[in-house]
Amino acid sequence: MTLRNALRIPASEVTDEAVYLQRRKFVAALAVAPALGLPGCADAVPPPPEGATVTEAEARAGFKTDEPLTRYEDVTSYNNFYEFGTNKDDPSKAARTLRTSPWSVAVGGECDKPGTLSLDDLLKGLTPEERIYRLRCVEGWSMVIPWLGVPLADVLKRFAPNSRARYVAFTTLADREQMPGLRYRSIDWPYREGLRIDEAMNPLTLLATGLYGKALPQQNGAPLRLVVPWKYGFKSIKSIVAITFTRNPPHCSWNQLQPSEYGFFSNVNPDVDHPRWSQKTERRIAGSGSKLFAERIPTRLFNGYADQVGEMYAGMNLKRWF
Ligand SMILES: Nc1nc2c(c(=O)[nH]1)N[C@H]1C(S)=C(S)[C@@H](COP(=O)(O)O)O[C@H]1N2
Ligand SMILES: [Mo]
Repeated sequence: MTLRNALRIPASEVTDEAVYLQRRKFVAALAVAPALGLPGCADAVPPPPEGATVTEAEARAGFKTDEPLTRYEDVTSYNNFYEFGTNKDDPSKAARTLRTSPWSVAVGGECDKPGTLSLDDLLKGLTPEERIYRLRCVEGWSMVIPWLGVPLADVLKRFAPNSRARYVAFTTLADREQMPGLRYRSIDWPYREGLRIDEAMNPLTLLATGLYGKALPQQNGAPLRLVVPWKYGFKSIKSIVAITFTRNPPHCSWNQLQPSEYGFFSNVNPDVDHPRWSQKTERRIAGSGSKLFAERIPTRLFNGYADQVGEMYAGMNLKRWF
């Protein structure tokens, strides 16, 4: 039995992104005008306010939560990883073909020390820490996951970003031989995401290498994935092969597909509904047995991380810049 069946929720509630992709085939024929210039489009993103800081104590308070964890089996069998299919149980089956070693990451763009490094060299001298974060998918479900990883900032600093580096772009592997989902042109492969550089440098932003004290399973984005806990899950890009410092807002796969539904920031916000559903509440996949998905809980601004990240958006209209 799939988790979805176990949870007794209809496919329509948990595959909204997939449903969107199907619907898009029809809409694409009508959409002759490019989306450039629409509100939420990434070509004019507000810069960070000056002097925004998060104290060490504030940051630390966000590193752990004592909410019930999502079970390992659920974290690793209820996944979104479209390179391996759009059903929640596709990645756990199909991603076994993903070869995660050897693995290298190309880091470049606006920095003084670009380079292509093996995973070991990229992470050399950094000790993975445990971070227990909430993960809120834009589809309306959430999990609590104990990640292992290193602060993204510690890795980025090694490449000496220059003063023109205002954003950081991330790219997932796109290999048709290993990734059956690439046959479908749902996304303009490779999957890409991006952050403003202050967001990338925030102490909460993690480059994850594991979960539950073990190496990251392929379906969760092995061997290296981003975790940005105050943003909708699709910003947390998996199986990263390139990191690029840019002057301009980078290409973000979901924003590019439909800018009116998926903003560049995509900060979790209960007061900004998705055009096709409310974001006020979420179904928490945590606990055990029949309690799974039982309760809807209120969604919190910045997924409950306002103390850690709120200052980065001071003065910004969160309804316009969703
Ligand atoms: N490359 C890539 N990264 C991705 C996705 C994807 O389809 N491809 N899905 C995103 C979405 S929508 C979510 S909710 C999270 C899910 O992460 P998890 O499966 O580890 O819970 O991964 C994100 N990262
Ligand atoms: Mo998601």
